[in-house]
Amino acid sequence: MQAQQKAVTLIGVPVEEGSGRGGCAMGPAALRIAGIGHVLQELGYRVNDAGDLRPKPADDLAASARARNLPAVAAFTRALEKTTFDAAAAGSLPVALGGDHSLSMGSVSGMARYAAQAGRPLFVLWLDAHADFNTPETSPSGNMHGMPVAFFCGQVEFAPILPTERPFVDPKRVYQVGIRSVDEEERIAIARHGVNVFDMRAVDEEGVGAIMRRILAEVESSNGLLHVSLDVDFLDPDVAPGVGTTVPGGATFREAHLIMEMLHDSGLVSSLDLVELNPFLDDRGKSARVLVDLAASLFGRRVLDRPTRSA
Ligand code: B3U
Ligand code: MN
Ligand code: MN
Repeated sequence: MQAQQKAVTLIGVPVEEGSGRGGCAMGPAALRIAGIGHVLQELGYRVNDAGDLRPKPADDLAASARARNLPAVAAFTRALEKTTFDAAAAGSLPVALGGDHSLSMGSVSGMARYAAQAGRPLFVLWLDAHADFNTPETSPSGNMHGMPVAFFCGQVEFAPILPTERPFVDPKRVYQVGIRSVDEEERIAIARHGVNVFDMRAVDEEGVGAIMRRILAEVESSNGLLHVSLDVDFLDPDVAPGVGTTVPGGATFREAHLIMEMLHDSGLVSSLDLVELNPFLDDRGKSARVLVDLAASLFGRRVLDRPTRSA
């Protein structure tokens, strides 16, 4: 029994330099206080808390106005790419505790390296108000939390943050759900690269259950690994106010909860990011607790037992 216990590695990533404001660096601490480790232990996981990454800014990269705080963000990317790969290679499921969304440059790149080594395709489920497909050339803000999807799909080539010949994610294996704020050039880029976007209109018209069934069927039929990246602003600001870029009209708690339960039942999730939590903007820990509740559902907390659906 003990030997079969599934392992999870918590990786604190106190990066806020990708977001253009302070606060996300407190995210890992808030998620720990809200009980992320304890909840996973209660669900029967062996929890290894790797602590917080504290890399020194990269001194081989020059500052750039188009990619703000590049040396700091690059250092987190490099450290998290390695920590994520090492955890997955050791048979543990990496969970990045953010930190702003620039950290997915590292977590997803680490999983892409792991998937390539395992000979399996990597799929990404991007739960976010934003498409995060800007590049330094298209970004209106220069904030790197708006660039991670373009980065791990191989579209950001302005500086060698990671080896240029590394495995990338095929944009056609990226599924974005909940999108409702996209910049003009980003819109063109995601269409050109074939990113699968289920915007809020699709969520309203089809429902998250139908959308998730389609996505999970794709991953399963390719024997893929599935990385889940959950940005706090995927949720409606009423549900989770602790985020710098609130966008009205977000997912309800029930929609997010159903997604997490379906992810768990699929058995396909290989890795997770919890990002953009800004405890400085939160309402008495509300958003941190919502994230921990959602993670609990993704890792198997259930309300009632259900008969397993026949394939
Ligand atoms: N698309 C805008 C805004 C943004 C993206 N991600 C967040 N905000 N959180 C940008 O700056 O790239
Ligand atoms: Mn995001
Ligand atoms: Mn967002």
